[in-house]
Parts: sequence; structure tokens; C-alpha cells
Amino acid sequence: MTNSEIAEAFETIATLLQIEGEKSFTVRAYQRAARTIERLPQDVDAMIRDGDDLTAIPGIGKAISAKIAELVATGRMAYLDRLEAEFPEGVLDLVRIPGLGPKTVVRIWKELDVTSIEALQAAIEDGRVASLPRMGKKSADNIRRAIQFARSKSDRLPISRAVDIARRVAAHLESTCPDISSLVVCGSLRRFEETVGDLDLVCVTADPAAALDALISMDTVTQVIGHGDKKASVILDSGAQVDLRVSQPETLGAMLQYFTGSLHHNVRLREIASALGLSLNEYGLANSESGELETFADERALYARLGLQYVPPELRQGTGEIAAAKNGVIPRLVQGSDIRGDLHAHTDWSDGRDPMETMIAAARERGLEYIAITDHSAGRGIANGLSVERLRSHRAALRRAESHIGGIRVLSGTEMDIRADGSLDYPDDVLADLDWVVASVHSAMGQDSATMTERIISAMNNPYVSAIGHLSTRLIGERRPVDADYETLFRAAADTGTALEINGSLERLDLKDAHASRARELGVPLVIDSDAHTAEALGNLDYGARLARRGWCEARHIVNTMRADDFVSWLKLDKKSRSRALSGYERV
Ligand code: DGT
Ligand code: CA
Ligand code: CA
Ligand code: ZN
Repeated sequence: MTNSEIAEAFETIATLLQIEGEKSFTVRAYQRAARTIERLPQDVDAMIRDGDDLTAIPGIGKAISAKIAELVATGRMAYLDRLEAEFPEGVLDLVRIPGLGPKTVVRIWKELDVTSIEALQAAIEDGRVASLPRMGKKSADNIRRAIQFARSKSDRLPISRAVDIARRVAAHLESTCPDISSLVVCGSLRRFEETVGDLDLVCVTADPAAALDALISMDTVTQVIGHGDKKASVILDSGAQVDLRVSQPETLGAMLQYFTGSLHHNVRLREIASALGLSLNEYGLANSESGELETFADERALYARLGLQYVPPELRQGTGEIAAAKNGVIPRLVQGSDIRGDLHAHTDWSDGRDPMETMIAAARERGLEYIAITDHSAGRGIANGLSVERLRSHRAALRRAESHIGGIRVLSGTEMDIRADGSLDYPDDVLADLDWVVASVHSAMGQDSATMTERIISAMNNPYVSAIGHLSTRLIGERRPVDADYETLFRAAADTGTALEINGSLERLDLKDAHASRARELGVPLVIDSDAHTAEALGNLDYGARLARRGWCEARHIVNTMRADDFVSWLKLDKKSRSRALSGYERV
């Protein structure tokens, strides 16, 4: 059982308790447990098997630890079952619609006697939802869109789940089959798509049977849907399909190319091959006349043979990358190791797990030259946001930690709420004392496009707001992006010199690829951030870089590829001139 699945059970408990009107501290205890488990770097399932004491984890007490043990051992939790039994079946379906809060569920259930998604839709269409006191047409429209989002939610895996599953499968294969000399995850995950249909693994091994057997005998396999001497396919208990193919070392390049796709990219590549009298397949290039096969151990050699520059997997979207490769104009894309500083990280002062010393030391260990610690502002009560007084102590503590740890520059920052009316959570004189201010939307996400656009632009107009965090607030597969005029937002960011964040947390990846690309074109300063709530999650910077690559970003487009001194002098510029100054710094 994955941490996400365990977290989901506690999330459901919290929601059902809220519907029942349970006291908020009980609800919060379950929500906290869910968040803690979701973010835990270790596998709870494995910890239990190893006999670890879960109560050693902050936020996990005896009662919750016992419930986790029960869930992992039996696949069920009696408490949750009992709770669910108190509700009509259809109400539980309503609860599961992302974006439909417990308060709304209670009202439509109790006041309109609606107990199914179909009945809810009918009640929206005939105006009963809108006519509820304090509801109105806008709220009804929001609920309609939430239902649409839930319906359109395919059975594709969000990338965060896919990465997690791929890591487990790869670790299992590599530890059980020492003969595997290389193992590459191909398909949509290698291209870093935000959702993934299935996982496509390619390996090279001296003992193919052992590798394929290792896959089908994993204890999370629920169904074997294919098992030959070169490939096997299974379904895991998470519902994910995994295909594993064994390649000869001399054909690995062609195999990787073929199974990385995308389908569109491969179609274009086949056309190029065919114009050269060659036919491209997963083993290499066959001469169309003689049938003679040319093999490629290396992907780059295959692209070169076709007269093309190498195309990084993130660009293989069938949207102009082949023409660029033909003309030799694919740039050197930004990569994780180019990033010299992290500009969005949380500590246990707000809702992070680790103390600031741990976060800063871990950032230094990763080779970062600077880090901005950006705990939440007071408006985020649920995230233990900082009052102005606590923010002052926070700054002092950061300065002490910086000199104590050494070897890394520490910027005092905040992730401050942009309130529903566009005002900010701290006054200007408080912001003026900070080095780096990320402003984010965390509430009233259902506002109409004009209101939301204006709200975010008023934050950009503040001279102390350095960057906007996770612009769309989407959670992949969980929460739809806010309605806003994004083109107008990008232009405003460029004009005001406000950086836009590419948030590397896999749940967010926000800006998304197309937005990163458009913002880059318009000259918006972009930052790649981890939004880490644990020291391990500083590694999100690599994910953020991969998302930026999908938007064709180079190091010169990204603010935090600057050296620390350059970054600090860039920050000293008048905000309005920051966009233009962006590429005037050396990055290597
Ligand atoms: P997904 O799984 O829906 O997220 O997307 P992909 O891109 O991983 O697609 P998948 O798993 O069906 O196939 C993996 C790659 O294999 C795909 O990107 C391109 C290649 N491929 C699959 N079927 C064909 C095919 O019929 N012709 C060619 N040329 N390539 C194919
Ligand atoms: Ca796939
Ligand atoms: Ca596949
Ligand atoms: Zn945030």
C-alpha cells in the first residue's frame, strides 16, 4: 500500500468528520496525519514490516499509528468503514468530487435531499442549487465545473504516482536481478508528461528470463497480462500497468527511441527515415531495398544518422522539435544541476516538517549556493502561518542559522497569501525588510477569471513581491487550475518584473509546460523552486527543471541559475527593470 493511499484514507475520515460537524481539532489531527504521510520520504508499508515505531514521526500518535497498521495489514480500517456506513452511498460519491467542500456537500444533501451526482446535476440545471441561501449562480457554476472535472478525470496516473511506482519497480528489479546492466523508464514518463497511461521499461540483461520473472512475481502484481521471452506486462494493485522489454545492448538506442515516443514524434521521425530510403523500427534502421538492419546502441547516434540534432525526451512532443533538430537550433536546455539557489522552501516554523537548520544544511549538501526560506504568512492559519512578530523572530533565527551553518547564503523570505480581494497578508513596511517575497493564492480559488486576474496583478504591482508562487494553484488530477487570463498575467509579470515560479513539486508542476513556454517567450523572469516541506523534497528542483525543459527553457531564462552575487545584485535592481536585465548575467 502506498503512502498516498494511506493518506487518502485519513483525508476521507477528516472530510466525513467535517460533514458530521466534528470539532475542528479532531479534523485537523486527521488532516495533519494525511499530509505527514503523503510527504514522508520512507514507505510507511515498509516501516511497518520492519517493525518501526510510527509514533516517532511527528504528528502521528498512538491512535493513528494503530489505524495505519490495521489498514496496511488488512487493507481496511474499521473506523473508516463505520464512518462511511453512516452516509448514503451517493453522498460518499459527492465527497469524492475534488473541489466540492464538506460544507457544500452537507447543504445540498440536507437542504435539497440530493444524494447522488446525477441528482446534483439536475439540481444545478433547474436552479435549486443557485437558489439556496448564500449560494447563488456563481457557486452553482463552480459546482458544475467541479463535476465536469471529476468526470473528465481519466484513469491516467498523475505523474507523482507514476514516479513513485516507477521507482519501486526499478528498485525491485535491480535488487533481484544483478545481471541487469541498464534499466530505463521510457514512454510518457521519460518525456515528463503530467499524467501517464502506463509505464514502459526497457532493460539490458544477460538473463532476460530472470528479469521478466522478477517483474511478474512482484508482490504488488494483481494480474499478468503478458509474459514472453522478450517482454512482460503486469497490472499492479495501484491499477498501474507496467510493460518491461528486454533489449540487446547493440539495439538499446533504437529501443529507447522507439518506446520513448511520443507517437507523433515517432511518426515524424519515420518520415525522415523513409526519405533516406530507411525504415525505422524498435531494432534500428532497415534499408528499404535490401532489408539490411543498422543497429544503434546509443540514441544520439540514431538521431545523427538521420541528420538530426539530438532531441531531449522532454521535447519529443511532435510540436516542431524535429524541424528545429534538422536546422540545428535545439538549444542547450536548462538542467537541474544549473540551479544554484532554491527560492521557495518551508520549515517547521509553518507547515514544513524539518527545522530551518536541517533545510539549510541539506541545501548546502546539495551544492546550492543560496536558499530563501519562505514560510507561510498569517493568513494560512491551517499551515501555522507566521504573525508579523513571529516573522521577525524567523528572520533573526535565519541569520543565526546562516552564520552557524556557513557555506550557503540564506535569504529571509515568505510565502505570503494574496487575499481574495487582492490585498496582501503583510504590510509593505514588513515586506521591505525581507530579501525575497513569494506571493501565492491559497483561498477563494473559485473566483471568476476577471476577478482572479485582477487579484494576482494587484500583487504583482506591489514593489516588494518578488515572485508569484504556483500561479494556477492546480493539483494534477486533484484540483483544476484557477480561471484567469493567463496571457494577461504573463504580460503583467514581464512588465512589472515579477518572477513567475515553476513549482517542482510533482503534485503541482505549476507553471505547466505550455505556460512556461509562453512566459519565456514574453521575457518573464522565471524561477524554478522546490516548494520543499522536507529536506528530501529539495530534490524537486530537478523535477522543476524537467518541466522547464518541456517549455524550451535555457539557463538564461531562469533567475536562480545566477551565481549568488549576481542574484543579489539583480534583486537590487528596480523591479521594473528586472525582466530586461535577466539575460545579462553569465550562467556557467
Ligand atoms: P501513455 O502511456 O498513454 O502515457 O503514453 P506513451 O507515450 O507512454 O504511450 P505507450 O505506452 O502507448 O507507448 C510507448 C511508446 O511506444 C510511444 O510513445 C511510442 C511507442 N509506440 C507505441 N505504439 C506504437 C506504434 O504503434 N507505432 C510506433 N511507431 N510507436 C509506438
Ligand atoms: Ca506509456
Ligand atoms: Ca505501454
Ligand atoms: Zn503555496
